[in-house]
Amino acid sequence: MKTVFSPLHAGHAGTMELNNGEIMPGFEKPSRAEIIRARVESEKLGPILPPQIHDLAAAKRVHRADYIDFLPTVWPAWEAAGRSGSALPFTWPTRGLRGDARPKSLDALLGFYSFDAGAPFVKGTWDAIKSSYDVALTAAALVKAGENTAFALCRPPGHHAGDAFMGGYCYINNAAVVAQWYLDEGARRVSILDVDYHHGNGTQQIFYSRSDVQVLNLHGDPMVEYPFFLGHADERGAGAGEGFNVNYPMPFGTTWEQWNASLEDACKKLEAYAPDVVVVSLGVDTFEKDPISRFKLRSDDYPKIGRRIRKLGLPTLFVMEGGYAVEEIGVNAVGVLTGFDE
Ligand code: 6XA
Ligand code: ZN
Repeated sequence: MKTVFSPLHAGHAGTMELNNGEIMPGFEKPSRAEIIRARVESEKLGPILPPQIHDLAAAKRVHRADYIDFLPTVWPAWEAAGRSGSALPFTWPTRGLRGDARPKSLDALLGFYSFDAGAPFVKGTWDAIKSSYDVALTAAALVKAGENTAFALCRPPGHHAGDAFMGGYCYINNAAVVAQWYLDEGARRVSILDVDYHHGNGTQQIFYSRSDVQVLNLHGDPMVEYPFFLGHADERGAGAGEGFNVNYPMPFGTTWEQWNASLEDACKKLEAYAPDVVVVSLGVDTFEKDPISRFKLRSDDYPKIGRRIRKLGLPTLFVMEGGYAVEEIGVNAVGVLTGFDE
């Protein structure tokens, strides 16, 4: 399996986050991607290729153009205002406020284009976002060109980013971008299988009214887990999309057996949908030692995920999402891939 990776992710670093009432170093940090890359090498998964540079047209197929155009302006405007640290919002247009009137000040725009304060900007953030997007599209093209699979080692991740909002470490929704790209390149149907611990609310939102992208999500129950405000089992899609969004919320403490039952059901629905290509939003924060998650998957469960996905017999693109137990992130993420590749 070929991996696509860009060192530019590393410029998105030194940020901080609010966790349990404390400002602390971000869990979403450069070592995550570096450790996965090192494991790809040591496991001899296959060649590691640099991304090709793309324009932003594919991003604007799933995100609003004004949102995408805003992202590269954030850090320069923040710096021009004489600020340092991380550019972050502190107010949002929630119920009872105007979400339609685009404001002018940077602080307001940051809130206008986000759902939480979990997507910080530093100097290198835009270049990292752009490189992550390029990585995803380059890997997608490998599968389109005939490889049965490829690994987009994306950082930052994407699945929380919606049509016009960032949040939860995510800015451009890489999985959504490549799903739409496959359709634009002639695919009739695409399935996105999101195995990250957190619900992929952005991916769900982008495709919610559509029947040409099936979105299957396995995640912590949003009644008690981030992102809290989407991801319930009764969200099945709307209009033409009715039935094409499937959520599997699971309780804290979920182990392989229960998680695998959801995966099995998702795979059955995926097989019935018969997509031309599968995009896997690959998060490994389901791991028992993940510092911000509450599932109990073990390292030897990850190859089983890869094997099951392989059994679908479909062209499959893996897109990296979350996972914060950095010591084991390489073993777990690459475990899925070697399981697929066996
Ligand atoms: C915010 C938690 C953000 C979770 C990000 C993630 N405290 N998403 O891993 O998949
Ligand atoms: Zn996650």
